[in-house]
Amino acid sequence: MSQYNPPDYYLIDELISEEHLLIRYSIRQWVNKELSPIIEDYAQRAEFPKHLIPGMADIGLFGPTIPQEYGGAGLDYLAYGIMMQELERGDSGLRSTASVQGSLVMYPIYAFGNDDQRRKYLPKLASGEWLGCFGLTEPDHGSNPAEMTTRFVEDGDHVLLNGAKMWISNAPDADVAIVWAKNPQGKVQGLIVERGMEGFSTPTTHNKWSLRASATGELVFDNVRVPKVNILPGVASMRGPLSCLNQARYGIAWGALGAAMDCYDTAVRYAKEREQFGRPIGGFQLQQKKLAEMLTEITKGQLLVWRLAMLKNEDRATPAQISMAKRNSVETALKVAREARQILGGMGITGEYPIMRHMMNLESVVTYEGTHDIHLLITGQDITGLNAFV
Ligand code: TGC
Ligand code: FAD
Repeated sequence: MSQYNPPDYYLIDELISEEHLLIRYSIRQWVNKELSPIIEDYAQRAEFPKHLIPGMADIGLFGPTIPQEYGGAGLDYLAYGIMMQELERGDSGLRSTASVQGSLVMYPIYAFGNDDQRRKYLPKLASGEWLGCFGLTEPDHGSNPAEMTTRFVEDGDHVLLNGAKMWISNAPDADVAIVWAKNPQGKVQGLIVERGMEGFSTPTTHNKWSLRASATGELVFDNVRVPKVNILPGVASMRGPLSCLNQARYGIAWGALGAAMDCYDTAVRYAKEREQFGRPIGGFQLQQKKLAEMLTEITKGQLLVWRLAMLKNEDRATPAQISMAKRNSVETALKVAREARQILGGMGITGEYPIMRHMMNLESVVTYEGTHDIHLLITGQDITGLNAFV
């Protein structure tokens, strides 16, 4: 039986409806039963627990905000945030799988696709029958994807796609990829590339010390003939991929706090039980300082993402507000994980406890979906109106 007892120091649950609390309960139960018992083993072996996909689909983790007519759960952004928080309490890698599927694959098909594309792809992605990935980053273009070199040219009723994407979550297992590439006019467009198209390969990235239970790979396009009907017609600008990132960054802002809450909860329990010098280490001021500061930062983060959910539900959340929350939550989670690890002493580095795995995972979360620096520069630009990227 799970001992997880997450902090709610400012009684934020009182701001959350019964329906949302039920959604949280169902995801928490699933994580306790299906994910937590196996995740350490899969992470140690650097293997993606692919068998969890149908279960994730069953509890609505794929495309929670996509309308039900396309197979989504038709929920609001508070529900989506809560779901990502519960899932990332289990593992950031599995939250990545859900973020990519829902926010980076289903969302662009829903937002920028036509109805044929929506009906062909969304139900299969929602049910987990198909897994998707999102190709924006390239070997030489990470923080600045606008400079991408992947491009396509006309070829009758097809286009010919050439280039490569790197660091792509889900790539080795994906059935479809949303690929951002430049069209003959040099504008960025999204293409739905399907596994099996000739010239398309997805080599796995090995030797990661982070997100070990999430599969990462490359996308390589060698004269891939993609039917024109697979081009997303609704956008031809960096606004396309960046809009998807808003969705995923929002989920991370909630999710990373889930990892933080798990580390904090583990550390509190350990500090009360572990005795040194004849008394629980939680009775020493140095350990109390760590716990008090962890709880303070988590509470500030919880309030921030709750408010962001309200703004998102009203369609008033700005990209810069989402950047601030993503950056703050991941920084909080990393700090909490590092302090929690210290409270556990030597036990903190083992797989007996989830802390080291969360800490290593968070080293990816702080980099992907825009690095810590990039989100700070987005806030700086929002404050001053001045671009400090270049
Ligand atoms: P800029 O010239 O400012 O704007 C270009 C166009 O985009 C619009 N725009 C946005 N639209 C929606 N949401 C946003 N957040 C937007 N930001 C900008 C803008 O209005 C303009 O539209 P239009 O219609 O006038 O053309 O953009 P830029 O190219 O200079 O980019 C600025 C910058 C540096 C902030 C951006 O490139 C950035 O965010 N870079 C970070 C790259 C990044 O986050 N990559 C993530 C890759 S995906 C990933 O990591 C998945 S991890 C998955 C997992 O496992 O969970
Ligand atoms: P770089 O852009 O080379 O940055 C290196 C350093 O320079 C960083 O510290 C950065 O903050 C700093 N820097 C860059 N520009 C500036 C500047 N203007 N001012 C100050 N400092 C700057 N991408 C996808 O498209 N799809 C995915 O599914 C995906 N999944 C990922 C999974 C994992 C495990 C990882 C690690 C990455 C994933 N990414 C994915 C890629 C991720 O989005 C990029 O790694 C990230 O955007 C940073 O790009 P980069 O690694 O090339 O770093």
